[in-house]
Amino acid sequence: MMELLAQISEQLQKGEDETVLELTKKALAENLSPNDILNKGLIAGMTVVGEKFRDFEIFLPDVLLSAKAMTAAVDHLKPLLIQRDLPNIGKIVIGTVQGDLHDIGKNLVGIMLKGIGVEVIDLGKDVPPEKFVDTAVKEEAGLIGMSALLTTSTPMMKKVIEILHERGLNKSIKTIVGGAPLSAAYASDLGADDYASDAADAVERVTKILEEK
Ligand code: B1M
Repeated sequence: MMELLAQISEQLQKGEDETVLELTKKALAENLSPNDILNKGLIAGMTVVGEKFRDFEIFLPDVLLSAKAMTAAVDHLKPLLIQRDLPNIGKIVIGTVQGDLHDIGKNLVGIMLKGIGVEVIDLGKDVPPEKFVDTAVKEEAGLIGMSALLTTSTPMMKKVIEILHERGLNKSIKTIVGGAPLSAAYASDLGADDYASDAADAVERVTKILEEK
């Protein structure tokens, strides 16, 4: 069992999208849980990719191949991570902030939130600050979730929070942020209402915020 997860991680590191998808299907057929495949196979592999990229052992085209493999496998797991006929527990507008094209983590957060019955309005990546706010107002969503993977794009989160304050919306529309360069302390410096370290944490915190609304 563990060997299959290790193979998924290894093949993802090599950017072998078809093999990763095949192994994901095989793991499901062998009754491994979608969460284990995600965390111990795919995310574990992507973490190594990040380290190798940082250490100049691999380069951008390699990372792109791994990202492609990850996306294909996550797409396959998606229906299994989302239960049907759940009561709607509230609405969130999510997106990756302007200047940032990393969307794998944000997509996972979206899938997990849908999985517990949150209505997710996903604006995609490279989302201008005003768009977060305008959409939340239009859709009457009480929560904005922002993702950033680049240190240089995190100030865009602050921009969104500033717009909420300028328009007097910061009490009615809460914010939650996440992504590798963030921490609870940094999120608080940016003025965000909350921070989530991973998708499971996001599920817990978003549920709490929406329950309090
Ligand atoms: Co880029 N990249 N990348 N990259 N990339 C990182 C982020 C980097 C850390 C790699 C490194 O150097 N080690 C580095 C950033 C350094 C920094 O700023 N500190 C980096 C760089 C430098 C770049 C470029 C600038 C490279 C270049 O062009 N020279 C470039 C920037 C492009 C841009 O955005 N403008 C770039 C490009 C790319 C690709 C396009 C090739 C690809 C992205 C493909 C895609 O997303 N569709 C890519 C990838 C894949 C990565 C790494 C390797 C993996 C990211 C990932 O998908 N992780 C990444 C290294 C790393 O993070 N270890 C790296 C898996 C994912 C499940 O985790 O996204 O962290 P993550 O999401 C988690 C949590 O963070 C959290 O929950 C998720 C699930 O558990 N979370 C939230 C995320 N958002 C949340 C929101 C929430 C709550 C929780 O609430 C709303």
